[in-house]
Amino acid sequence: MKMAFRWYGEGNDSVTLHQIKQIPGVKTIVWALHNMLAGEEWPMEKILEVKRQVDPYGFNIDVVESVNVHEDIKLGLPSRDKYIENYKRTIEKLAKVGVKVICYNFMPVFDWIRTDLFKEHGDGSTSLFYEKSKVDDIDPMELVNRIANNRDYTMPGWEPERLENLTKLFDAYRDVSVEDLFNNLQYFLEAIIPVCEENDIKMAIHPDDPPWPIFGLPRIITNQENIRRVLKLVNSPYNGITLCSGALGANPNNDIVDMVREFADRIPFAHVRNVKVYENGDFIETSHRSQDGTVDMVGIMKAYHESGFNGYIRPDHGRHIWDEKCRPGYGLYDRALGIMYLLGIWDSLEQ
Ligand code: DNO
Repeated sequence: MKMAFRWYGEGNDSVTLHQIKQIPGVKTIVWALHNMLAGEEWPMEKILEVKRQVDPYGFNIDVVESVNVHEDIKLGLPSRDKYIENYKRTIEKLAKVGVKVICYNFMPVFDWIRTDLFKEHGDGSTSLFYEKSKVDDIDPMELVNRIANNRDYTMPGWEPERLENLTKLFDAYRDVSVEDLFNNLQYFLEAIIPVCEENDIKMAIHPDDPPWPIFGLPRIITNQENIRRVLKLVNSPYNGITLCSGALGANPNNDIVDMVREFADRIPFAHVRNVKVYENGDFIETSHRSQDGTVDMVGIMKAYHESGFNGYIRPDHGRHIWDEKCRPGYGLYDRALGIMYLLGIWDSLEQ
C-alpha cells in the first residue's frame, strides 16, 4: 500500500508541500493541471513544472487526478476522436515523468455534487453534505432559468458563468441512455488502453458521486454489477477503478468490502473515506473513523490487506476542523488525521 495525498498545486491550494511532508507515511503526491480544459492536450512544460516543484520534497508524482474526459467523448459525438487523440498524447507525456495511474470519471456534466459545502456538525466542525430531496426536486431547466434571472445559485457546479454551457449540455444528453454511456465509455477505453499498456499507465475510473442519476442525467459507475461490466469492457489490467468508499458508500446497498475483495487486482488507486447516510437518503461526510459514519472503514482496510493490495491509497475529503480555511473537503488537518487512522489500522494488520 502506498500512501498518497491530493495537492492542488502551488498558488492553488492552502496546503503546502512542506506541510504534507510532515504527515507520516506519505510518498506520493496526487496532482493535476487544474487549469487545463477537458479535451486539451497537456503541455510538457507545465507537467515538468509540477515535477520541479515536487521533486525537492522527495515525493513521487505517480498519480494524476484527473485528466478530464471531454463531454463529446461521453456523448459519443463524431468530434470525440480528436479529443481522444489529445488524451493519448497526454498519456504519453505523463509516462515520461513516471506517472503510473490516471484517475478519471465518466459522469455527464457534473463531477461530485453536494447541496451544502459547510454543514455544521455541532462541534464547531463542518463538512460536505447532500440533501437528497433538494436535488431530487430540482427541474434542471427551471434552476437554470432561476439562476439566469437572479444570478444567484444554490449549489456547486451551478455557477452563473456555466449556464449557457449547461443548457446546451442538458439538451445534448436528452437522448443519451445508460446503454449509450456504456458504449461511449467502451469506445474511449478501446482507443486509449493500448496506449496505456505501451506506456505502463493504469486508467482508474472514479465512481459517480453520488452513485445514482441526478437531474435526469444518466450515471453508470454506481454499483458492483456496473463496475464489473466496466472492467470487462476492455479486459486489461490497465483498465481499472479508483475505488472510492465515500462515493459508493452514499448508497448503503453498496457492499464496499465485497467490492475490494472482488476487484482487488483492478484497483490501482483507492480513495478511503467515511460518510454517514440517513434514512431519508441524505448524507454527510464524517471523520474517517468507522464509528463516525456508515462505511466499514476497518473492514475495507482489512480487505485491502488480505488482498495484498499494493496500489496507491489516499484519505479523501476531510471535515473542516480547527478553524481551517481551505478548499471544501481538502484541508490539511482532517485528512492528516484520516491518514493516521488508516495507517493505524494497516500497521496493526501487519503484525
Ligand atoms: C472529489 C474527487 C473527484 C474525482 C474525480 C475524478 O473530491 O474524488 O472529483 O477527483 O471524479 O475524475
